[in-house]
Amino acid sequence: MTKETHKTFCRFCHAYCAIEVDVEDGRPIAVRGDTDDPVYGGYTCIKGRQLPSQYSTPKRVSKTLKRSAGGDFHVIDINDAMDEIAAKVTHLIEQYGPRSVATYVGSYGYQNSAALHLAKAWHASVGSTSYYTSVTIDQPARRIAASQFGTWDGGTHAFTGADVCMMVGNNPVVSQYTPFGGPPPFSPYARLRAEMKKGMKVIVIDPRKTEVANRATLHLQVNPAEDPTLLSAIINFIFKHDLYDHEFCSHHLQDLEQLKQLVAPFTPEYAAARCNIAADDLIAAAQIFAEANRGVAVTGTGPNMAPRAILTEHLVLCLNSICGRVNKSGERVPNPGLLQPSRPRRAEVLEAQPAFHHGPKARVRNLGQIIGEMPTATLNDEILLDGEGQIKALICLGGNPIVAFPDQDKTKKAMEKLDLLVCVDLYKSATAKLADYIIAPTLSLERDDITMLTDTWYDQPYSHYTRAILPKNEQSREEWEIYWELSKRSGIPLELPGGQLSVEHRPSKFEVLEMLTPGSKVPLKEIADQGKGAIFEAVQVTVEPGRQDQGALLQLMPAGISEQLADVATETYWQSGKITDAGTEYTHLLISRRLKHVFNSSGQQLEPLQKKGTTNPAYMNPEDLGSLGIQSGDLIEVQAAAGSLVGVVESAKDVKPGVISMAHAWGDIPDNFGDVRSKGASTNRLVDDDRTFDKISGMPRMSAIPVNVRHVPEEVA
Ligand SMILES: Nc1nc2c(c(=O)[nH]1)N[C@H]1C(S)=C(S)[C@@H](COP(=O)(O)OP(=O)(O)OC[C@H]3O[C@@H](n4cnc5c(=O)[nH]c(N)nc54)[C@H](O)[C@@H]3O)O[C@H]1N2
Ligand SMILES: Nc1nc2c(c(=O)[nH]1)N[C@H]1C(S)=C(S)[C@@H](COP(=O)(O)OP(=O)(O)OC[C@H]3O[C@@H](n4cnc5c(=O)[nH]c(N)nc54)[C@H](O)[C@@H]3O)O[C@H]1N2
Ligand code: SF4
Ligand SMILES: [Mo]
Repeated sequence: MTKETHKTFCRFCHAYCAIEVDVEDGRPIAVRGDTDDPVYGGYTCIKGRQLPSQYSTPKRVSKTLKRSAGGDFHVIDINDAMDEIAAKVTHLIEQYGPRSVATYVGSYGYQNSAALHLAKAWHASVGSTSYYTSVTIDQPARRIAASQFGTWDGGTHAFTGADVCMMVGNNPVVSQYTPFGGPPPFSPYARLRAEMKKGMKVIVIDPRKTEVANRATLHLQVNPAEDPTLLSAIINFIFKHDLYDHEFCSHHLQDLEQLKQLVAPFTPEYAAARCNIAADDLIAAAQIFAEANRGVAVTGTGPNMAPRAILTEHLVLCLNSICGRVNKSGERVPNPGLLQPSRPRRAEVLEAQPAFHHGPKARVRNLGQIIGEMPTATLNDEILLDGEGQIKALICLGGNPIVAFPDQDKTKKAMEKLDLLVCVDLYKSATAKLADYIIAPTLSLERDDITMLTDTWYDQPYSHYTRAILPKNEQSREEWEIYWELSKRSGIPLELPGGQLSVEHRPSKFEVLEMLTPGSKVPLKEIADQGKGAIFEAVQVTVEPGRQDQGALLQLMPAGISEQLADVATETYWQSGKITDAGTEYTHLLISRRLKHVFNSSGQQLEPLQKKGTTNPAYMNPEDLGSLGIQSGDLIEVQAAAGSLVGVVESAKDVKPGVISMAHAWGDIPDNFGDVRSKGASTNRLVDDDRTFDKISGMPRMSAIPVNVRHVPEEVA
């Protein structure tokens, strides 16, 4: 019997915790946090500690599968599968043009450090614009808002060392996710506690008293989808009480007076009544935020799934900027990113470059490319709509459209209509069950990776290159290899930032990663040679003075913002206390959330994690259950304008009355509902993508969904 311990990092989620894995006879048997790691310090979560069960579960797809005409899967050699897939792709491109072949990179595509880039390079090489990722059904509004606002080249304040942090619909203690300036995604609770001990004040804006709200200085339990109202009122208060950074505003902001005028109607009393909070709490939030010296407001998925996400994101940018929360000349950029080339960082604004309304158009809803990608909320229509440009084949890298995409029934129709669906998936997921091929992925411990996605998320210059610690399953492929295999078979090479990838010999992961990071501040080999995660202190970047007459201005009023703000100010629906959608009245708003023991639809399959629950409960306030005559644990039907689901209700005091808090990405294919108690249900049964969508991002209303609730007998599910 052999037993070894290896250092690596966990890729169950994007927190990339440094771990030690015990391997016995070639099988991982235990995971611990690596206490030596200078950033993670031994942190892990329940999901990461169950990594070994991913390798041992009989549910794992460990050989590549092909679906026969009868619908059954049989094992196929990976090379034969790739030959067949490549031939079909070539044929479709010849017959229907390159746009007929699409990629969707889901969350486990992101977890492989080369997948995204090689998929994109392949699409460029064949001229297919049908490239989609989960980002455009996640928080595209943040990227869109930033692109039309402009960027402070010195960066915004980091969390560590700040004296305030405002989180708008972000729950990093559970999600281990936070955008720049919020608690780092690794051991977020310890980080929060450490900074609060040093005096940081934390403000949380969330309809639920979340795990992070429980630890906050101040929690504003707002009504869902009212973030634009609340943020406008906070900004207005800051202007009215002269709490803003005049010096920064006068040099670097455009249209300050117009912003002042547009937020003027949002008094604390008006906003408090509309958001259903105390006006004093709103005032306290504005004062705490503006009177601090360092620290920013950040957003999470909550407001990004709700209507007017771009406006919310824009107002957060405005709030941070009027308070001058940027690294100024002479200050250190805490982490300039190690994998990118060096460049000077200056105390000036990089001009706004709106990342939309140029490039190829979608064939529906007058939408176009955003942040260089096609909007995922249009992918189903591009498959279903006949005619030129129709998508005939989809390669799905570690994603699960059936449970994650808006409009579940439409998604199922689309997946079934495809001539070719290839899923690279660890499980026979709801989507993979409909695939023509399920390719066994090379799992995280079997492959090299680097902390590429998180390179600029750390607030220190940290990086971790891990070698594979288990031998590769020869019948598997890494997500990026699919594209190299296609390139090799077609002879069309992939262009990467460091040059052309050979079609002759199979490159190693290290070679690929080197070609993705030419000119990195620290050579990849030096990072890899550490054998563990490390801080590269030598990488010190200080913000240089701005150049005379060179900087642009941050745009407080880009196109469309003034109209949207004026619209919000004139809305009256909230006065009646009634929620209507498509002419029908509703009683509740259903909001999104994350569950600690699973990562979207991943983890639901693993027995040790199933002990924490096998459904996505519909959490409701006990007051609401009382008035509806429903008991915790009952089955309920949740009915929205777009559709309905059956869920298991659970009483939760932390949820605001009138609100249902429910995680997405559960359940199975609609015809195969199964038992909701053992499989859950997708909240995307309540979402339609062609009615409530944002005109720029295409994102439909995926949180704050108007719904009615009724008790249903057990046999309905
Ligand atoms: N209503 C509503 N809808 C939402 C959201 C919401 O809040 N509300 N959130 C949105 C967001 S933020 C996102 S990111 C998307 C997520 O959308 P997706 O990324 O499409 O969904 P996931 O469930 O994360 O899919 C992950 C898939 O990867 C597979 N997998 C697990 N481990 C591995 C592995 O090691 N390798 C490979 N290749 N595959 C693996 C899993 O079996 C699963 O099928 O959903 C979005 N949809
Ligand atoms: N354990 C675990 N971790 C995960 C995931 C998971 O499924 N499980 N998913 C991963 C993914 S894909 C992502 S994108 C990140 C997301 O990370 P986060 O953005 O932190 O996601 P959530 O934990 O859902 O927090 C969103 C919060 O928004 C609140 N909210 C909902 N609607 C509104 C609204 O209209 N206004 C306001 N102000 N708040 C609102 C919800 O109550 C919730 O607390 O998490 C990632 N990490
Ligand atoms: S937070 Fe948990 S799942 Fe995510 S990387 Fe860390 S240990 Fe893994
Ligand atoms: Mo996400």
